[in-house]
Amino acid sequence: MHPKPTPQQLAWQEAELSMFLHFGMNTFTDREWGEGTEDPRWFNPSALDARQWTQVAKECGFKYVILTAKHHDGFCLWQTRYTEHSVKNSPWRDGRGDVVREFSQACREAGLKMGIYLSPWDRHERTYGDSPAYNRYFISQLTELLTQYGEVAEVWFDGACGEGPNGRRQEYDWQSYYQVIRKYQPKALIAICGPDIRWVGNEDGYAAETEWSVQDPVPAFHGNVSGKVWWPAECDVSIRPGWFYHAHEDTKVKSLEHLLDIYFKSVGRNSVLLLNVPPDRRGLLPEPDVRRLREWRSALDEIFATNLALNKPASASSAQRAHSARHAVDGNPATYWMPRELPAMLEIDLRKPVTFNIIMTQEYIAEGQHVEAYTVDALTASGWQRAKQGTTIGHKKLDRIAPVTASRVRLTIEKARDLPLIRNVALYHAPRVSEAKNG
Ligand code: FUL
Repeated sequence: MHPKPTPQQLAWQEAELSMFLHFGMNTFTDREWGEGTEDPRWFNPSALDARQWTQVAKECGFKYVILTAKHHDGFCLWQTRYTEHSVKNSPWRDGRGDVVREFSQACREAGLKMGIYLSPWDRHERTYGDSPAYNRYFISQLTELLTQYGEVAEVWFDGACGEGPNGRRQEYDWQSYYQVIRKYQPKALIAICGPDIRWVGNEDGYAAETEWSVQDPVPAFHGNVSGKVWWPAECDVSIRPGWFYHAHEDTKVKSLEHLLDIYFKSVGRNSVLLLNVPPDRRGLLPEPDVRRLREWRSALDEIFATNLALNKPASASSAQRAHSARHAVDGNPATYWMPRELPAMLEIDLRKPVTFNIIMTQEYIAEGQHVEAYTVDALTASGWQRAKQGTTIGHKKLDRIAPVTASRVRLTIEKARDLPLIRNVALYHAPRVSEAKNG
């Protein structure tokens, strides 16, 4: 049997966009990695409003939002019982504030899924490096986060593991961490250092051209064709050079072109994009970032406004009963075309010459990821021309090509690990995208 996603993995993949919020002590010390010796009194956002975060996230199409409840410096953004190094000893809301609580309420109100980042590496906690004692501490904190704030959809475990005091090395008890999560939040996805979501292998926001959601249990970046477990990729990248807010980076917010390129190379390569937008010292998402996100959202809406292949006549080399060719162009995510044998060919009659420069293909991944090699050909005024030769498809593949004018388009599935289920073939014309720098 080929691996398939769990319902939670499927919902997460189909949501496509997650927002990361790096916020904490580093926001106030202007650092990326705090040392753990910071004074809690330094944490003092002047106008924190978690609703502003979720409003912007929602408006821009994000479905999951992940907050750094504790970063490597060990400072906790919630009212934890297990350390004094938290918001409790800050002047913010007279020490009675709880960022995780405000965040969780804002997520619920906005209908967004909440995710929690809890750094295993802790440079403040004294038990760190004394493995059993620190593991107990970590599990206690995890338990608070999993039981006091409603539904948690994703728990994000970073892999960084520095030395503890006196050079002691902490052995993380991952299995116990996972058990606690499964016990209190059985639907939560465990990401990165966890079995449900895989790190893509870089922090640039780029997946590989060939990106498999199927993996061997021993991690290999980008997956492989004979993978035995479902472990899909997530691309984490920051909208700024750093993960945390720094005023001097206000002018270094990534350009619209860069962010569009990231979208095409993450979501468009069978991956989820986890885009970090760090709240500033007020506790608000900064204006330059919000402006850029809105530009990005409207550019994406414009690019994908008109599917030139939608409901055009389609035929196929073969099709299984109830899975005919038209289901690949009917715009219905619940249906798909499924051939009886390979190679398999789907032809779309565009009725008249149509110019496009983006090809979107999608597999019906509820039943797994199968396609290994495909081609797209276009019937132009001078005959059939190869528009794209590709490898994996997965949930969504976006191919940017030089504009081509064609009256018919042919998708050929050359090779697949099992008979493919093609959910969607769509064509778009977006002049600005062909101008984007393809890195
Ligand atoms: C890294 C951390 O060290 C960074 O500070 C950041 O949190 C990033 C998402 O993961 O490994």
